[in-house]
Amino acid sequence: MRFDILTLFPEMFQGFLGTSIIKRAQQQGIVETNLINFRDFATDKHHTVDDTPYGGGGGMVLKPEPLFRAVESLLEEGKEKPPILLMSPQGATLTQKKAEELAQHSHLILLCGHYEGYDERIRTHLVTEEISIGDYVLTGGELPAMIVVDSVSRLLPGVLGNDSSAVTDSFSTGLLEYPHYTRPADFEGLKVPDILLSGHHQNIETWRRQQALTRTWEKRPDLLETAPLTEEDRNFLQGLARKQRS
Ligand code: 4FV
Repeated sequence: MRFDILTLFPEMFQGFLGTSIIKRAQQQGIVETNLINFRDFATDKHHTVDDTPYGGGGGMVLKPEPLFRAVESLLEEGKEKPPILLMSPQGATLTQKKAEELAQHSHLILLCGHYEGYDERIRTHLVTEEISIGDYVLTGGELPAMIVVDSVSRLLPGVLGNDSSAVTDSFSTGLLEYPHYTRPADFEGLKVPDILLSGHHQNIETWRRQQALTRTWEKRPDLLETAPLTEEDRNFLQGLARKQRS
């Protein structure tokens, strides 16, 4: 997977790209990241990337030319155009499902804005879709870009030490994740559930599924409308509802 990230502040990515799993994924050649400072594509002598808004009003707006030129420099003749993702609060909120969709591509271009926002022609004639990480406004698109890179990269085969963990994650199963425990078995009187020490793998699997169902039912019942549920799951959930009513 190649991530081309257009930003005015490439230095913001050093910690994220130079640490732990994302760093290792690049060393393994599974992930390639290119940081492009689109100020380099501003051709006037001051390398201007933003300007005041037509029609007045406060703040500065990112000019179209530098971004159009920067994206153009990344497209390869004869190759299918990759998704060009604009990090923006107006976009569809990033979900695990969207991360899984993006992970199917081999090349993604991410645009990180700054200031008040973008010239509308960037939105309407350059990008293929807008992605938001949530309903709040940030100073720049860099953190959203890191979140997209992180959530997509961890789904790529070989990136996580134990590939299966990406499958059982919260949201990957459509449910919230079951509780995890590790040594010690007794921490200041707080004991690990006996079932996890029993060695009965089938019973452990059942317990984990029921835990995931219970915490989803309690914290995010909306997910149960779309999560793939077995008959056994539904019966278990009906039991929870009965207990709540009694
Ligand atoms: C944002 C978000 C976000 C808005 C103006 C960058 C900022 C500035 N991006 N999810 N929430 N972006 O707030 O993706 O250009």
